[in-house]
Amino acid sequence: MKIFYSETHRKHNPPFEVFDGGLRAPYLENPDRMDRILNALRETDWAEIHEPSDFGLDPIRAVHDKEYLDFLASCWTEWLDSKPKDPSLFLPATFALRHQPQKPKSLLGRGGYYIMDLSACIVEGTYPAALASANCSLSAASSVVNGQSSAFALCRPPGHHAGKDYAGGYCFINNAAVAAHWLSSKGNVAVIDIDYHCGNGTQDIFYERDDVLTISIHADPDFEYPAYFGFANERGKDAGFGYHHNFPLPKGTDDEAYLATLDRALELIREYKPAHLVVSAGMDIYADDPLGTIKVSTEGIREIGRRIASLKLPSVVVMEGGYNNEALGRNITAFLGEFK
Ligand code: SP5
Ligand code: ZN
Repeated sequence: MKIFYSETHRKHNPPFEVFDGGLRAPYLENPDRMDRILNALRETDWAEIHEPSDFGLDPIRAVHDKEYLDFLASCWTEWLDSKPKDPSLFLPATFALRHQPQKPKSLLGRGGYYIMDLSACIVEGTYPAALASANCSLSAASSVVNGQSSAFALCRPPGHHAGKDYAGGYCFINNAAVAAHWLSSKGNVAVIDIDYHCGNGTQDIFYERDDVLTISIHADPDFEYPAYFGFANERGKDAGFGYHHNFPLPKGTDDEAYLATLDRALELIREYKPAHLVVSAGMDIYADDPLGTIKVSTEGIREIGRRIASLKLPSVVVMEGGYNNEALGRNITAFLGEFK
């Protein structure tokens, strides 16, 4: 199986994030995650690791707002130019409510307009890392179009919380959405998101479209991040009505309950008959994830992989979250091993 991975992520390494209650915590979405996965993949006899190709900005501009991308591109130099007291990371503390806010000129004002929370911290290497990450998902999509039955985009930073014009939840450019849109010129696409958190950004990007079916299985927003998206009654809008599905789950969901929900999601994909499948693969559903409350085992993750692969669709698997670094390698190889 072809794996697309770029070293460019390493300089996106914010020194901390801010948790609820103002708690400064070491950045959980860290470069060590990739090392754990790479080490595990290198021990298999089926993973071929490749550098991504450069697809340029057009496929990214196709799903993200131009001024939002301009903000990501210039944020870091503008931040240093503003001579902040502590320049270690860019993190605004005032946020726009989406009630027709106006976009102000100030950098921190634009930050609060384009960022939804305190875990999408921007440092010098963030924008180049986000571009390289999108090139990994595009390269995986391209290899599937060229006849591979599946490919894995080992993306960092992750993408599924990034909407048309906002960053959040460690995500800046929505890698899965960039790949899904790129694939949509070759027939309908389904996206299934198994990250522990709702794939709100992917939902936002395709909400009005019927040529990309989006499905997210995640912890119920009534108790979990991202709080304002992911309820079961969000079904899409206009032409997209009926082409988005959320499956919110309770705390403590085990393998059996998770798999029963997955089967309902897979039935929707079978009915839709897409030409391609994109899988947003977050491993934070794992029982011992520091951010998770869902109790899926490594064997459960393997079975999720087996059932998704049994759709027999050309599949682009895209890395999203997963923060138990010690377990990430075995969880990803268990999952991907079913696609090879
Ligand atoms: C891609 C992805 O998985 N992003 C997740 C971002 C979650 N950020 C919000 C973190 C909320 C932290 N709550 C603290 C609970 C610690 N037990
Ligand atoms: Zn997640």
